[in-house]
Amino acid sequence: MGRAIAYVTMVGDVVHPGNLNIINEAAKLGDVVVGLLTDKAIVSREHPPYLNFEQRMIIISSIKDVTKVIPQDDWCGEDNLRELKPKYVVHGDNWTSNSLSKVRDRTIEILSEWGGQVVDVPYTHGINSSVISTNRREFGTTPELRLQALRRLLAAKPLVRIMEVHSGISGLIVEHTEIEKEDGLHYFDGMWSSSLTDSTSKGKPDIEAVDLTTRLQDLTCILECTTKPVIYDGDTGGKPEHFVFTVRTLERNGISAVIIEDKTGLKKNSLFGTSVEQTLAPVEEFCNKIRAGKNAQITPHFMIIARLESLIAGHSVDEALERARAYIAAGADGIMIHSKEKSGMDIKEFCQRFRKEYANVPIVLVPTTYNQFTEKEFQEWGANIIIYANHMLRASYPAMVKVANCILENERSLEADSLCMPIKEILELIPDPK
Ligand code: SPV
Ligand code: MG
Repeated sequence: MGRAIAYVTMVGDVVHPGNLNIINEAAKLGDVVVGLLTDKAIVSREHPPYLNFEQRMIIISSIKDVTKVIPQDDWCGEDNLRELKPKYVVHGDNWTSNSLSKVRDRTIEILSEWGGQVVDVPYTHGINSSVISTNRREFGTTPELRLQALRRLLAAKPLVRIMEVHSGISGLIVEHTEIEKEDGLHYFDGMWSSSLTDSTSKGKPDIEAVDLTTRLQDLTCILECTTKPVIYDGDTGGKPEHFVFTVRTLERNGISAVIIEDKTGLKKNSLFGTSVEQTLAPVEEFCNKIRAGKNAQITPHFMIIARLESLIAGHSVDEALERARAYIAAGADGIMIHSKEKSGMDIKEFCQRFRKEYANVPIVLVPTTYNQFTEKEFQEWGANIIIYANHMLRASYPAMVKVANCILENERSLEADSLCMPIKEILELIPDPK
């Protein structure tokens, strides 16, 4: 009989002495098999890893005492455990008390089927992967890494959660806001550079009056203080001859995707619906723009997503589907379907019918008006990306108006203090570089 198997689950993105200690302890008990968490498994509870699976595999396989490394698709590794029937599962003892305790309980339950046992190795204090991972985000990113991040997320996550940004400070909020829930960390996966909020924050209407160069100035501030991927609202994309430059510029700056909408003439914000003139572009004309953009991009990573305005302009789901087919044939990497209909039923019908025809083409939704549905419900409809398209700016405006009124009312700012962040907090919000 061979040696017992000692099974260890690892992320493998940051390897520190605490991880090596667990492997050393496991090696005393048997042959160490590492279940290396896939990107999909990691993002179900934590931030995405910096290194991809293959890179992490190379690192972990090189560790002395590791006999074998196999992919692990969920946090418990149930399939691997049942197949290998290890005698031991070795883990840092922090999982007895942190959010992984349910995973530990489940592991014990599975191991009991063949008399295996969990071994909790005393936690190495003062070093911890999530702290290292948070610090690592402070190092920043590169345009190339950021550009690829959206496709990586789409491959790993059933639903990608995107939040609007219009300034460095809103970018910082989207970068850092996270909450711990029972099923792990919840955070925004990336950012939406919105034409509505970019225009509004500059005191302009959302009619393509703010040009790319101007929008890029604010976007550059956002890129400087964040690491997450960006989806750029490209409005109509302009003339195809101009769109090719937009694509190149965005790609060069590390933007992951542009969404262009199939409207023509003076563009008005979609949420006006048919209360203003909304003219759809001829299908072939829009397809030519998609083709021109796809030919212009340099890397295979950049995405051009076609936004269907059929429902906004009062047309049918059938019409939207017809256009979707043409845009995909022209090379679109994804489809955004938009509507201002409150019931959401038009969007649901589109998603379900589209999914039957295209199993893998990403669907993007912007549920501003039909926001009674949860992310989970949108996921069940077949959506892949949810964009909260204007909430950072809409949240800040009433807060600012309230303070302005309060100061006028009281002829001093004392009463407004409680409506504002403390001075100490704003001074410490953005620390000096180390
Ligand atoms: C934007 O955020 O600018 C959009 C989405 O295009 S919407 O305002 O809903 O049209
Ligand atoms: Mg817009």
